[in-house]
Amino acid sequence: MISEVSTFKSICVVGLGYIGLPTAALFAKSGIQVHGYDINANTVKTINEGQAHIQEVDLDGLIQGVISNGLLKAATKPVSADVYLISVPTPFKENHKPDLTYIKNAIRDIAPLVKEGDLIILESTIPPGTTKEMCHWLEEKRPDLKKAGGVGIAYHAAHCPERVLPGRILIELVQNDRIIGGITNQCAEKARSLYEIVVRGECFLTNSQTAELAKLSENAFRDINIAYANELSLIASQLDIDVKELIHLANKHPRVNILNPGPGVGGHCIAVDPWFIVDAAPENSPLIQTARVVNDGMPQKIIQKIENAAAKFKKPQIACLGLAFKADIDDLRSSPALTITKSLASKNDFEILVVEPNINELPSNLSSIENVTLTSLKQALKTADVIALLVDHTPFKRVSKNLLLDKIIIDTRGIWS
Ligand code: SAJ
Repeated sequence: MISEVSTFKSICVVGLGYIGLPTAALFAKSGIQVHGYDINANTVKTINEGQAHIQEVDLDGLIQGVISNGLLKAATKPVSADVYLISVPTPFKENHKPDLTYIKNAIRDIAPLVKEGDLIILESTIPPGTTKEMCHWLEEKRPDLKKAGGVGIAYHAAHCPERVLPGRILIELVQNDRIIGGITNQCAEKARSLYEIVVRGECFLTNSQTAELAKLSENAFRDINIAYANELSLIASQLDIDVKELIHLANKHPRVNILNPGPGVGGHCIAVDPWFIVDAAPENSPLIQTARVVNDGMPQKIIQKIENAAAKFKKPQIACLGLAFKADIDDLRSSPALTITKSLASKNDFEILVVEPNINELPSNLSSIENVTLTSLKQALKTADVIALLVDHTPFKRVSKNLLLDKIIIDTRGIWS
């Protein structure tokens, strides 16, 4: 049996994306030798040049520091380490079925390197049961680990879900409480001794299944609450009531806190994770499923509203303000604003002026469409007939009301009401 708490001299972080890279950099800053492994050669090159390949507050300076002092090194191959921290994407496939290919590949890649006593941590968001399954995949490739006692004896494994918000990742990685779900108690204790090196929040220990479902429950909770706000916005619109005022007043109740309606839920977490619960318990998750349907239906409702508004012009110019999936970030993944803009552009009846202060060029699926131009906020406000506010970026919030007087406004975020 290996000792309960050991010192960690090295960590191999598998997957250097929005979570893996900041996590790798924080552990490196604490003095541990960190090896980052990513399959994308460009990502690895950028990091080794001392830069972050993603936009995140304060990340560039941190990466520059830990690359220049040699505590973080990136490569397109994993290396042997005391800890393997897996932080790879878990998207869904057809029919919203979880796609665990990246985790399987990560295990395939580290399997030859795992030594007795090592700790394997899954940070990726996963369906219930995946951490245990991961151990089976590893032991299939390494029967010697199984013979030596398997998980909890020969090696340790835990699920420690990330919970950080883009734009605040470096702060929240340190300050948020963590859930640590071990395959055994000893696995959880060992993972805790790792996180305590950098985390200032509290670490709560549990089993891996509970940790897996807890993470999914957090994001499903938010999805359901956003769906409620979105549904209210449709009801209010039908009844000619200002939804922003409605929510403001309802929230004066001491136990009510309705979220903000919008054009739908984007990103790679809240729009995906609830489906993992649905997949695990389809009969018992009607509320979670309905919330997904409500939120996924929002872009179409907004498209309809914009088209109705544009119908009174011959060849209307429509300004689409914002493409990102939420405010003040450059991330366009699964963005409802992008879906809406693409749909309007494809109709050819409109001239689309896109304003997105966080990007320098249009994504290829928009730049290939002739009637779409990336333009300045000033220009769009000057010439557009219809202004569709799709993302509540800070520069949009600062627009003077005078510039909007003779325009038709579809404000999906309620920032100008
Ligand atoms: N949104 C609304 N109305 C709101 C709040 C959000 O329409 O009142 C929309 C946003 O515009 C965006 C989407 O929802 O399109 C998701 O944005 P978000 O800020 O709610 O969440 P994410 O996806 O950036 O991060 C979430 C967080 N989870 C929770 O707040 C429960 C974060 O803590 C997780 O770490 C992250 O998912 C993740 O990686 O799982």
